[in-house]
Amino acid sequence: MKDFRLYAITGEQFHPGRELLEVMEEAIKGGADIIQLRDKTSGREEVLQKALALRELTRKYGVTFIVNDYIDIALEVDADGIHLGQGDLPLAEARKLVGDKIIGISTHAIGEALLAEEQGADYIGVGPVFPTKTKVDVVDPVTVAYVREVVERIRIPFVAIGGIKLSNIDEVIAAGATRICAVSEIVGSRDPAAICRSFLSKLEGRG
Ligand code: 3NM
Repeated sequence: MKDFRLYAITGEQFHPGRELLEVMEEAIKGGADIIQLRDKTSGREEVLQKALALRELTRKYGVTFIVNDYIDIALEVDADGIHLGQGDLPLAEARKLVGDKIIGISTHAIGEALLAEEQGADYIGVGPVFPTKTKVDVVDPVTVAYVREVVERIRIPFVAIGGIKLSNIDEVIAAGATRICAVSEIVGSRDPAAICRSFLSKLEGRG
């Protein structure tokens, strides 16, 4: 997969009154290089319409587009990949369906990370590093200790996630993360592009 640094996930509950496409376009303009559609509340048809619109937007900017959960929608809109959680379809099954598209897997412990790598995931999520209200029913924070463990033992790309803010990203970078993902800090901001630029300058050692 194309390398990336800043992974932005949709979270429409964080920008009431603002359009999904407008917010995500600002994130892209600020330098987000992967966009994931994550929608746990809408019906399938609505998710499909959002996926179509985000596919068009990400294609215009040459940014990678990932769909959470809905493999069928990812295929229908020709997304670049899918993201799955631990309770979702087994990786081998997903691989049969998506061929060489990107498959990302959420992991919360080193055993899950090693398994995802062995089974051919293209990247893993590593989190939640800090407390987050964005993902319900997620495990307790794994802290930067898990980030360090992944740095030592995993070779595929990983993205640190969960409660990451401009105020705490330094700790995540110090633990060895080179790619981060945020939801509320980016899309809940009045200026998503500025937040993305600040995240990137931190990741690139300029901030
Ligand atoms: N996955 P925020 S944490 C979508 O640990 C998601 O797998 C997580 O949102 C994981 O940046 C999370 O607002 C939510 O905390 C991240």
